[in-house]
Amino acid sequence: MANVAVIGSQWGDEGKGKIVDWLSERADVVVRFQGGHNAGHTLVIGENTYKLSLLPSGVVRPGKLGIIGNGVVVDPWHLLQEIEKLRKQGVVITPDNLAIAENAALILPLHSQLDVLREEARGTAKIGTTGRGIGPAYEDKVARRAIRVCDLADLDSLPAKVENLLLHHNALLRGMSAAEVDGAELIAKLREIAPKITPFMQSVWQRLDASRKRGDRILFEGAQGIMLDVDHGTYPYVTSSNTVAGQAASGSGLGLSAIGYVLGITKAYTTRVGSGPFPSELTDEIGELLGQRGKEFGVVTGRKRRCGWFDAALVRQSIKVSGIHGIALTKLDVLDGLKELKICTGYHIDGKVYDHLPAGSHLQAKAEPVYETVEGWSESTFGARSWAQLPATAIKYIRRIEELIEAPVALLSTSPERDDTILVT
Ligand code: 2SA
Ligand code: MG
Repeated sequence: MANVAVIGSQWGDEGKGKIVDWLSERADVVVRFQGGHNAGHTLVIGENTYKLSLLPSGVVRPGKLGIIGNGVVVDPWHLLQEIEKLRKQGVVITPDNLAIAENAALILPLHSQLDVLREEARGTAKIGTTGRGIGPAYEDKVARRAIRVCDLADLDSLPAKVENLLLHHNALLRGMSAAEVDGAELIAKLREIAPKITPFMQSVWQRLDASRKRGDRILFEGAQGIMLDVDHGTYPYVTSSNTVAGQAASGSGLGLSAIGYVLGITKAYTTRVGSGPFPSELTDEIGELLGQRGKEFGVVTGRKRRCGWFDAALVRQSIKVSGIHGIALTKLDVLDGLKELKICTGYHIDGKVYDHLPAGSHLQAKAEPVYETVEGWSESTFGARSWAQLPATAIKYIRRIEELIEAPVALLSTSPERDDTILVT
């Protein structure tokens, strides 16, 4: 099996957790390469349910190595809490099965405070962030003033680094007549946490290189989705990292050549949490039904997700910008019993038809879906384990999706159960 990168092809919450788990059973190493604890994965293994947001899915399985790559922003306090919670569930987490990149940037308390304050200030124009400080932490990283994991191993230089960081932040806070960040307090907090984090700190690129030489199977676990990518997504209503497959290379320190297959996780309809354009959104009873049936509430924040028809134009765009080889189609059963289904194939914007979502937010906001209507099915597809168990109209729906998105369905997931997965060959 080639090394696989698993990427969300819509706005996140496509059901990556189950597929990643399914694949991680067959992998030796699982790598997170972007985002932070804004992600949310629920894993059901036997009798146990694990909720992960920062840790790579592999850590709950014995014998697998989990890696938090340099492209991730790490909230060290959250990390320790998550480790503690899993330990209570009997999961063993040690530096043998968890490695954190020494060059990953940290999320500090000031980042989540800023995230929340800014969202409040934006009022109705808010992005709908998770409030976890993701954006402000990436800003500091790109601005070259971040505190990184490796800085926790050099406590003597920490005061100078914190001072440099606060030079920026406190100037802004003063301007807003807001309380400044107390540098001494921040340093004390970091000193306290340092000995708990540094044992996991490693030169991750070297560890991955060694894995690669051994012939280990490496799984790259994406978070969020391509339409939330800071470059390719519905900017500014995006997250602050690159969510495309290319980030798996730069966010881990393993070159592009290590990735053999890019699997796009794709829901059979569309959801979005937070603000921003969503051309195929349904605000009627069908949208409500999809949300109820699909249990469309966020793992991290419990927020209700907006629901709509499958947007083939959007997924086709994701497939192109991320180099997706094939998709895993999830939650088809949520559409069971609907008489007819709509598929968005493009957009009407200012009297013009587009086959893609143009970059301008003024254009995206005006995008009206162009729909084609297909026949639904009355039978249940829930838990189907073979192609033969699917109604003919459901197969037709899948085939039409493949045509429109210009990529094959490689996997079909028909329930949250791991075994209810059809491998399409
Ligand atoms: P942020 O916090 O800066 O990354 O938010 C920016 C936008 O990115 C969206 N975003 C997400 N959308 C879907 N799922 C996400 N993760 C959790 C999950 C969501 C939850 O996987 O279940 O529990 O609410 C996620 N993370 C970020 C966010 O909604 C903003 O639109
Ligand atoms: Mg999720």
